[in-house]
Amino acid sequence: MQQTREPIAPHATKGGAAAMAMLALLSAALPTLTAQSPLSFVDSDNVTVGDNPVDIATGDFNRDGKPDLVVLNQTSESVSVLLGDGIGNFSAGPNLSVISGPRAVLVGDLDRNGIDDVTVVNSTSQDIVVRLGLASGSFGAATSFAAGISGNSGVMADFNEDGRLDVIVIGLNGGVRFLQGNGNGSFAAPVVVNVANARRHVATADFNRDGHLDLVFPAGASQVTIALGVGDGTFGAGTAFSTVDQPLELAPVDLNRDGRMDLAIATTEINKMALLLGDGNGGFGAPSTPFTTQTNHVKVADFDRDGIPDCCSSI
Ligand SMILES: [Ca+2]
Ligand SMILES: [Ca+2]
Ligand SMILES: [Ca+2]
Ligand SMILES: [Ca+2]
Repeated sequence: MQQTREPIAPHATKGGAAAMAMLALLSAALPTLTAQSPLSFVDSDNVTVGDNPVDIATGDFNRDGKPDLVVLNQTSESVSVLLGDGIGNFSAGPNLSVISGPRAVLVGDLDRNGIDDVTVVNSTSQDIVVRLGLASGSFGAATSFAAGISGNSGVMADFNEDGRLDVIVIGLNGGVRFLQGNGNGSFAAPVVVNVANARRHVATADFNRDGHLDLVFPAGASQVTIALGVGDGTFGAGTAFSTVDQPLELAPVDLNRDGRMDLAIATTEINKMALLLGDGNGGFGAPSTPFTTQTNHVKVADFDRDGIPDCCSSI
């Protein structure tokens, strides 16, 4: 049996009670980090969202140049838009209804109008649903595009290097699909991506510094798999690297700012975030676990714009 875990927040509400879940923002102090030095994170802020938040993403939805958040509330089947003030504080924005077993939320300007758009990966309906951001700060009607699998996680980027954002989806029960973006908010039919040993979550960065985006997945009980991108929407079969037990979600980030992409990894097995420092050639050093915070989900952005990456985890 696979020791897979449902990516559901451990503090999900019970019995239909209207209790709210919280997000915890963790600020990283990283300027002196080396492969040998420890990291220090401090609790920074809490923001109330909807019921059972399972995924978060960053974008700019009101075009003020300050990073905002979207939070996918699985039980509420909604997306909470949280507007940022640029110094780490967030206030409530629009609340978007979504449908059919939402599992992940992605942000990007699909129709290239300068406003970030929201895309939700659905498991039950085996599709992705797009809500285009409007100049008014609201969002357009939901539009569905087939994913071909019961999606559990996805990542948005221009994988085939045609200037238009695409989506990669990984299934709840396996399978990876490439959905080529048309540059206007629509997507072509899903194409199978063959990656050995990949489970339930996907993230992207250029790990080997060849200019092409690569994919990274949790794999097995204590591994991550890197699939190197070709630049045309196809990928290599994948190479596995050791990490701590039960990796759930991965966030690529250059933690020590040496120009080589590293990984922050949410895990359940040890209730800690793990870090892997990248070698810039698609490989990684030994894992470290400097944090004791509980992290089922992890994302990275510079929320307070001080040039130092911050981690945002849901608990
Ligand atoms: Ca847009
Ligand atoms: Ca593209
Ligand atoms: Ca690459
Ligand atoms: Ca690095």
